[in-house]
Amino acid sequence: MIDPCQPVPSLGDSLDAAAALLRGAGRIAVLSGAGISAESGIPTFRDALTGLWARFDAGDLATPEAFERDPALVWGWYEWRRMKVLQSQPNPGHLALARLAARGPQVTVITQNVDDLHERAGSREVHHLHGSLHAPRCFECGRSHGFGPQIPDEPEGGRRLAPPACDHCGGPLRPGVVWFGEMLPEDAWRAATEAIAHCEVMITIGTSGLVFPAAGLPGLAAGRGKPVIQINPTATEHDDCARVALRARAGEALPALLERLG
Ligand code: BV8
Ligand code: ZN
Repeated sequence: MIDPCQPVPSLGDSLDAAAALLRGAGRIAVLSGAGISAESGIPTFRDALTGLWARFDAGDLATPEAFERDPALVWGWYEWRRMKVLQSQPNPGHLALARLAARGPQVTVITQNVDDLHERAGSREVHHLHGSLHAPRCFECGRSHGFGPQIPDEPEGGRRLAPPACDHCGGPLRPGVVWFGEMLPEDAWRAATEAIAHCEVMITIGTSGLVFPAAGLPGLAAGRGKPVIQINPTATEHDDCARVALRARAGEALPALLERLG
């Protein structure tokens, strides 16, 4: 718990404290949010949506009702986001996390993100609590579909794009993400709770801690006596359960942590 009455430790002191917690840890659980992909150019979920989407609230587009109401608007938004991911690269934060695992500990990445930047950075154990942009499925029959290799153009007309039809039943494809009001994938949730139960240390990176049940994971770890290290440039809902708070960008803090671990 970060004591608001104590002077805020310097980033250097906090990095030393975090490195001391990680040194020798055999199992590390990591919860990542949109903030770890921000330095790859992917807007975070609560950033004012940029460009074509400035007048929409992400929470209004990421629901089954929004898709039923206007499939082309929602599909166009996800294709715009998928295009940004296809055009982006993992950043030093993703890469440092993969390097942490290469040093020996078992690092289980539990991500709320729907991009594949952790995998492309080389992280081996990644669980997607909120699904993936790269796994569309039929809205009617649920059949999984894939995407061709090409990067989609900026959706014509800026924001609407009719979803392709299912090759099995003709229904509209939907993004393979978990929308608000939808259950999380059982296997990913089980892997997340297992990782929390068995880890010695938890790191939460780039998440405002507002979306449940994912946001409950750091509190679960702290409640089981596991130290939680938070990496976020601003205060978040997880401040209460963080043992150490690194008020920094992921692309700055994670490489600095690796350096201290030697
Ligand atoms: C569900 C996929 C059962 C789609 C997303 C209690 C228990 C259970 C459910 C609820 C509950 N209370 C309310 C609910 C309902 C709801 C919910 O949580 N609502 C919130 C708004 C209150 N939860 C659900 O509906 C979940 N389903 O629980 O099923 C159920 C079913 C029916 C009824 C009840 C229960 C499903 C939630 C999944 C929604 N889908 N994404 C898509 O991507 O389009 S959530 C979405 O928000 C993204 O996945 C995103 O990752 C996630 C969380 O946001 P963050 O990642 O934290 O991003 P954010 O922008 O907020 O913060 C970024 C942070 O990064 C900031 O702090 C910033 O400072 C920092 N940052 C910026 N730059 C950097 C940085 N950090 C580091 N480095 C940087 N450079
Ligand atoms: Zn179908």
